[in-house]
Amino acid sequence: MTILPIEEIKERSDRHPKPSDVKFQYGTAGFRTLGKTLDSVLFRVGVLAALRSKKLDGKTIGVMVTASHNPEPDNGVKLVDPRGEMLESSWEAHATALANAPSSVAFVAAVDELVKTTKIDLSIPARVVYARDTRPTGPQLVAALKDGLEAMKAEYRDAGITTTPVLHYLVRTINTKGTKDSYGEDTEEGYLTKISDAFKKLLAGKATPPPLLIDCANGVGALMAERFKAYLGDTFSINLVNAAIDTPGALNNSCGADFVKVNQKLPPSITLQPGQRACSLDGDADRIIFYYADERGQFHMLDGDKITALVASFIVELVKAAGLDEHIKVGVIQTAYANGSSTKYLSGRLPVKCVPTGVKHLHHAAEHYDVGVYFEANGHGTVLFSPAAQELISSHISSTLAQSTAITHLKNVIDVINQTVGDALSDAFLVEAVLAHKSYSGVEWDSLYSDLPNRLVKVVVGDRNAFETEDAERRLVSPLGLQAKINELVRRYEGGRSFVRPSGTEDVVRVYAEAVSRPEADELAFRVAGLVYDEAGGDPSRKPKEFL
Ligand code: NG1
Ligand code: ZN
Repeated sequence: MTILPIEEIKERSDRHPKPSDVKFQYGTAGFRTLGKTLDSVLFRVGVLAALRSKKLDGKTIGVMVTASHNPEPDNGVKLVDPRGEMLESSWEAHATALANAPSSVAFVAAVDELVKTTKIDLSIPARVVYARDTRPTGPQLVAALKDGLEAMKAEYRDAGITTTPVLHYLVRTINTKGTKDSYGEDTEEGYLTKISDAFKKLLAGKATPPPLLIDCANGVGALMAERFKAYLGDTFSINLVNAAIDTPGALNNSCGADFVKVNQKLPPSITLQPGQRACSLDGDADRIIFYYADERGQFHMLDGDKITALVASFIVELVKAAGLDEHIKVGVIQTAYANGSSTKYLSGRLPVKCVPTGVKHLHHAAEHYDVGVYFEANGHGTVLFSPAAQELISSHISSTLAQSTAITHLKNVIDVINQTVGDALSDAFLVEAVLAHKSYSGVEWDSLYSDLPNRLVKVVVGDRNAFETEDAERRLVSPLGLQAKINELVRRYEGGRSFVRPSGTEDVVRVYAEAVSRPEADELAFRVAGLVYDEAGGDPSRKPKEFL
């Protein structure tokens, strides 16, 4: 194809008309809204993915159809760039423009414009790999996506129903196959083998950890966790709950990582024995939250910040034991949602950087370290090893047995981690391996530092774009004067911290607050929410009573 197949695209596009009353936006998590409104978006994303591949010299682009932790009727789609990372920011605007073209004619014109402005050579072949989660709208949306890919004569591979992190892994392995950067076999078996082999090697010689209860959010993580069982053998047992992927309405419903993190409690479907540890995945298995019951049966949450503290210190210890601490520096990346106690604990030990919410910001910041550890408080995260650090580790000639043991562990840590994106199951194995090495139970892990009580509140406003922030979203610059009022309130609470930002995935403004006690954190959050509500011109008679 050297010229755009305009008639073909237009004809197919007519079968996927854009709903006139919806404005789509490619946000931090791609397009995400009610699944039944997304047909035209998926068709157009098919065309866009093909163009992105051509632009990148025929490299394979990933397309994931999921709405993660959102309710079951929602769905979404995001593009994955060749190294398995999020779509480059400048293309987010192209995605939004194509999705909002009001008609097929306007869409074709927008595609033509994109080809010209970004200087795409249409004679280059396009290659795409796609997958979906278990949502009921998935098959129909994938059919629309295929229609877009076929309109562009793209070569495509259907990775079926799988997790977001597996799709990212596939993109990276397909694009690096046969090169010195090869990341593994480009199949689901390759993924399962790589991670489980590294995990089994890390556990060798350690006491077998107790079986891990995994809440699969009734989503696609259940399928992948089930497949892992055969690969883990006797080394480690996992028991799956909330694995009902075929039960209508069950996905993310009163279960999963988001439920646990937001409500700071156990899913009602789970009972823990005193001392028992468990974890919850989200609907596409890229987030994980751990928790345990203490000896009195009391629930304690171990979120993304706790995972950072555990994993970063383990890697620092291994690097030191390997004799590489002069050459390999470990850094941590957080967002404003990181618990203040975690930031204090980590800053005393390592370089810590705060970046705006959204995985792409964390991931890019992590690339600036030899080893960058990033987890959002909500449990999405991974560890990146720079090519130079990996080279040092693989070529290191150890002078002592202790050094060579540490090097072996580092190599296995690298392989158990999915470096392309946050991966709940790979993270679960990493955490369990570290706990086994340190002989930690949940209690010891939890006692690295004590979380400050915190509260996250949503406020529905007329226009969330009226809220603009600076300093990694920790300060509002607009609406004018609101930050000063928030500061004034925060000053009245011991250990108080609060910030306000517009959500990138929902039409709401989020308010976060923490303070030394639970009632104070709650009160501060609701009072700041009240300020936001008033500022946004909310109807006083409909102001939520807790905001008063
Ligand atoms: P928004 O809706 O922009 O707050 C949420 C999460 C992010 C990230 C994205 C993508 C919170 C407070 N926000 O973003 O951390 O995970 O979804 O899924 O958890
Ligand atoms: Zn997710």
